[in-house]
Amino acid sequence: MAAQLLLTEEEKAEYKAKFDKFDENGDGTIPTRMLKFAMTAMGHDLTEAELENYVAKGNETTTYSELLTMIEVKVKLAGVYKIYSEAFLAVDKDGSNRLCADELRQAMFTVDPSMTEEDINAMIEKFDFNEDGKLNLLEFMQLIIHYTR
Ligand SMILES: [Ca+2]
Ligand SMILES: [Ca+2]
Repeated sequence: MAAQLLLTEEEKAEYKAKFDKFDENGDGTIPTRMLKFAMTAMGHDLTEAELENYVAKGNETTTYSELLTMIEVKVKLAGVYKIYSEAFLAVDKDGSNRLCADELRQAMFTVDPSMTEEDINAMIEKFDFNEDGKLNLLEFMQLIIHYTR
């Protein structure tokens, strides 16, 4: 199943209803200090760092569309992360949470049969940032991002 990258109309309507509850004086904005509670009520986390960063940009109040944008970015990132981790699990045949050369070779062979062993080894070497000879999820994500853009 494809990961969700966009909000549905129903979800937006639900968020709007919740937003309105936090907008006590009905001026279309909520105080940013309420933002964390509003996000939690909508089922999304806002870290202290994210909140601080947002306030530091001079946002003392938050409109519904600003809040929606924030949630959409989160949903999108989570969706992208899900796609990568599913691909990673599919390649990691032995479930070791690391991709070895054999596993990558099998995966790459279906994508590009002309790839040689040297190509695969060079690929691992390039993205093996912690130098354990294998690729973990973060390293694998860098590899995919590199080859798909
Ligand atoms: Ca493995
Ligand atoms: Ca590694």
